Amino acid sequence: MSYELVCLGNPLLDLQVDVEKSYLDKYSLKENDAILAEPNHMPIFEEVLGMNGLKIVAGGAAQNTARGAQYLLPAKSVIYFGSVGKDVYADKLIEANKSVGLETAYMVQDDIATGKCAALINGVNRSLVTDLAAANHFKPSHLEKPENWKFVEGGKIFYIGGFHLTVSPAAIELLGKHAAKENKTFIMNLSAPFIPEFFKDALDRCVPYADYIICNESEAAAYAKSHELGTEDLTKIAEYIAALPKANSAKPRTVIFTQGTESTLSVAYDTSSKKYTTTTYPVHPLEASKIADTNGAGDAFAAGFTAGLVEGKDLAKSIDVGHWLASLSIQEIGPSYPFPKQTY
Ligand code: 26A
Repeated sequence: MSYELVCLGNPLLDLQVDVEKSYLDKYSLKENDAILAEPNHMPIFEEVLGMNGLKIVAGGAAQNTARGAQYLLPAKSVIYFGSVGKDVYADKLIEANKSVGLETAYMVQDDIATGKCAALINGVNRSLVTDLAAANHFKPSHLEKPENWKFVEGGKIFYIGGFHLTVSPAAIELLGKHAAKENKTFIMNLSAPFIPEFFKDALDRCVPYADYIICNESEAAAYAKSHELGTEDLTKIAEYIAALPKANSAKPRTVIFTQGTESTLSVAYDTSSKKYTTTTYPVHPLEASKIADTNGAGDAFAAGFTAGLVEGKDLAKSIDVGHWLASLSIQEIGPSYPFPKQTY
C-alpha cells in the first residue's frame, strides 16, 4: 500500500458552459473569480442545465490536482479525501478519477447531494460559482478511521486545497501536525482571493505546517491586502509568507507564485541562515489557437509540481513539470488531461 501523495479537498462536479458577459453581470459575478454561491446564485445551477454546449466534467480544485499527479505517477501513488453524496454525480467523479487510476477515500453523506461548480467561461476568463453541498460536510473523524489513517501514515507528501479552509480547517491541521511531526512534506494552495480575504484566521492557523505554498498573483495580492502588508510587490509578499513561523523547522518554506503567462516566482526561506533564495522560471507560452480553456490551469500546475516532488525532482524541475502539465490541460475542455497519456 504505497500512496505516497495524500490529497484533501472539496470534490465537485463542474457544470461548464460558455456565457456572455451580460450573464455574469446579471449575477454581479467577476469575469475571473471563484466564489461560494450565495442564495441569490442558486438559479444559476438550474439555468446552466438548459444552456447549449454544457459540459459536465469532474472538478474540485484539489481533486483536479490529485488526478493530474496520478496521471503522471506510477499506479497507486495518489489517494484523495473529500466528501460526496450518494448520487450519479459522485459516480461520475469516481469514473473520471478511475480513468487516471486515482484512488478516493470519500466520506459519503446519505442525504446531501454531491457539490457542484458552475464554471462560467467567457473567452479566456472563467467565473466559478460553487455550491459545496456534501463537500461542506467533511469531518476530521473520517481521516481518523483506522482504514483511512493508514493512508495518512503511509503518505510522504500531503497536498491541501486552500478551498478546504472553508470546510474543515481542523482536518487540515490534523494532517499538518502529522506531517510536521514525521518530517513529511506539506503543500498548500491558496486557491482563490476570497480565501485569504474571508478565511484569514483559518489560513493563518494552517500556514505554519506548510513547506510549500502555491498561489497565483491575484491570491497573493489578496493575501497582502488582508494581512495589511502595505506592499503589492510579489517578491516582498512571498518573502513575508516564506518567513512566517513554521511547525517543522527541519525544512525551509518555499512560496511559489504563478502569474499566468508571466514567469513563475519562487522564494524559499531558510530559518537557520535567515536567507531568502529567490528564483524566476519562464513559462513556455502556448499558441493562443491551441488553448481550449484555462479552467483548471492552476490545479494542473500544482499537479505537475507535486508529482515532480513525489519523484524526487528538485524545485526547478518540479516547477517545469507544473508548467508543462498546465499547458497540456489548457488544451483540453475543463480541468482534464489528454489521452493517450503524454510523458514529460
Ligand atoms: C470552496 N470552493 C469555492 C471550491 C471551488 C472549487 N474547488 C473546491 N472548492 N470553487 C471552484 N472549484 C474548482 O476549481 C476548479 C478550477 O480550478 C472547480 O470545481 C474547478 O474544477
